[in-house]
Amino acid sequence: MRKLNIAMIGGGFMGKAHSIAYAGMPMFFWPAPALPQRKTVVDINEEMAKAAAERYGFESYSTDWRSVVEDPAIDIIDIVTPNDSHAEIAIAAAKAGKHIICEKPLARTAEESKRMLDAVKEAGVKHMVAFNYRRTPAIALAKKYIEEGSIGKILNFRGTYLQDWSADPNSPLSWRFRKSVAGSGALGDIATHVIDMARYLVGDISEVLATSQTWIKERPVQSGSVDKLGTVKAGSDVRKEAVDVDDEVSALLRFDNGAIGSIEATRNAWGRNNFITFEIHGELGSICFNYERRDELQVCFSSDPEDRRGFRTVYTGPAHPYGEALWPIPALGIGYTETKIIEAHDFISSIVNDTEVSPNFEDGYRIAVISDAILESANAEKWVKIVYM
Ligand code: SOE
Repeated sequence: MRKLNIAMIGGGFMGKAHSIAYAGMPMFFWPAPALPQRKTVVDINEEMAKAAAERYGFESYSTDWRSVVEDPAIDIIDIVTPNDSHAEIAIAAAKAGKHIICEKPLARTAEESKRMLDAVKEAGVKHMVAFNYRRTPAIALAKKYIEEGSIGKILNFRGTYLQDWSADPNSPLSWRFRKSVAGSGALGDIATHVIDMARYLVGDISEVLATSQTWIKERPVQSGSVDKLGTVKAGSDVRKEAVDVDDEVSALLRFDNGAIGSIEATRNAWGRNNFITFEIHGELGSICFNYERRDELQVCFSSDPEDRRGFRTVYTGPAHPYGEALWPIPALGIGYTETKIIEAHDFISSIVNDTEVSPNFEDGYRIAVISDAILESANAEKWVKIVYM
């Protein structure tokens, strides 16, 4: 069986998710399209690079991503670093002829994302941006129902992504609160997942009207480089610095196909953890999803007899997208790991079969244009049209 050598740049929280995906992919998808080999992991901190190699099962480690990107033994560069380094690493990797999977958002701005897209197109390599949630079987099932026409023409998409890990003012100021590193706040970090779902399920977005807010204007500076996502609070005596990104964003949407909708995202919603939801209304029915109950898809079809019409729950299992590869009975439990395993499978399949995979850098770039338009709209307090270069 063909083997593909992976170099993973970054060894933090997302590195864990990607490493499990490479290890687990052939256990679910057999025969695997190819066997991913965890070759080299890179972190600028040598101690962390060494620990990541031991913990995540990489053969070697390095502190120098440039030499790893040039290594002829490497087939795939996997970028799991903070957003400000995505463009530089991806462009160098494309020039070196490597296939690239990059964590979301693709970059800090549409301009950076466009340079990445141009580089992968010119190099002719495969590329993917890791908006993993659309690979939740229930979301792929929603897509299937929509494509089959089960809910008819789509009228409305209402999506949310609500978390609470930054609601406490003592949740420290990590790179996610610095515009120079992250590009934006809740918008780039989590609203982009919902924008990806909206585009995947409904179609491309033509116009946005947005508002955004920074609730906690300064935060204690984080000690150490590891982002613990608010689980470790800083003391009140720690030096504070200004937050220059959004805590919360809301936007009205118009789609190319005439549908309308909205998205909301915040990391300051007490009690919400990974509350990714959408409700889609069509002329013939409705679909409703909540990631906190991710084995379930709620559906209501207008064709159901009137005396029993209403939302019912479909539990995803072997009869549904990716189901044969996953678990043998519905509701055994689909998790974050499964979405990453499916993502790794689909990316590696696209390399082996020379096919396109989605979401790719084109999608990542388009989402970045929509994100920039949301920020522009929030500043200008008016509708902004989406224009791709
Ligand atoms: C933090 O908000 C975060 O880790 C996001 O960056 C991820 O994309 C999301 O999947 C989980 O939450």
